[in-house]
Amino acid sequence: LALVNDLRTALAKGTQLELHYQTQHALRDGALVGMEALLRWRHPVHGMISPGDFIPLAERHGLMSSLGNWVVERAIAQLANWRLAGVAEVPVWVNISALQLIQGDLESRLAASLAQYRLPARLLGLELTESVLLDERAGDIYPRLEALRALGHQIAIDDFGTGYSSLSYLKRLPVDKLKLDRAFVRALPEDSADAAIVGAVLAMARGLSLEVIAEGVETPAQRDFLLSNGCPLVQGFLFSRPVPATELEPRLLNEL
Ligand code: G
Ligand code: G
Ligand code: NA
Ligand code: MN
Repeated sequence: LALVNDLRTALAKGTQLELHYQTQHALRDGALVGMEALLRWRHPVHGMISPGDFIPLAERHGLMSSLGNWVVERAIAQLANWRLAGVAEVPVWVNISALQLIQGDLESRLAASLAQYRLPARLLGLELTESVLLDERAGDIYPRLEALRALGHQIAIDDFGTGYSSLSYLKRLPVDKLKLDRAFVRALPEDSADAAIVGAVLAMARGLSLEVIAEGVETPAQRDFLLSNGCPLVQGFLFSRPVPATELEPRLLNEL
């Protein structure tokens, strides 16, 4: 309970929370194509706490919508800073929780924040896990996704392959990208079952005109397998760990 109160304080002050950014690349030439914003909490006593630990806490104690709003607003403010600095402009992808969709005003919040900084919606991608997409409390997700895309946002299904969405569901959903979960990448290229699954997902995505980004790429052997199997995009420690915005700036200048 002490930790929840600390989280409330962190949200009110805003000083202990940070977004770190992990780069995303075209596999062919290594070009920077985007980055994922990942939430971090620098606790004054306990040090860095992973979102895997404090997001469930925030959900249990009704803090998740404030936390989600903070993330979206922080990412948009950072995009505006980068624009002012004149560095390369690539989309930032944020993770959207079920509660942010259930709340119902995500579309208008995003639009208001982007308008405040005069930024185009194409610069803010939205990552939703299969469980978020299947959460019936969010209502019929189809028109919501259509509305977000009509505003200009790109939408990715995060952790693809670990949930339970059926293939017919995938055919119907208005999304742009699949993020192949790192569980399928970890044992590549040796694990023949994972190799078969990844090959099949890539072929299916091509047929459905969906982009695929492989997560958790850590080794040259994984990268080479993905390249020779036609995976267009990658993210992982081999290319970059998630880092604070200031550490990314030299890299963004290099991309110009
Ligand atoms: O970066 P790390 O491995 O600690 O992330 C752990 C989990 O927390 C991942 O599943 C990631 O998607 C999730 N996560 C990170 N940042 C955010 C965020 O801003 N919002 C939500 N909802 N989840 C996040
Ligand atoms: O659930 P989501 O896909 O958003 O999770 C993102 C998490 O994955 C982040 O916490 C990030 O730190 C972690 N991550 C990113 N790249 C790698 C990687 O190459 N290997 C491993 N093990 N974790 C990674
Ligand atoms: Na994600
Ligand atoms: Mn993921």
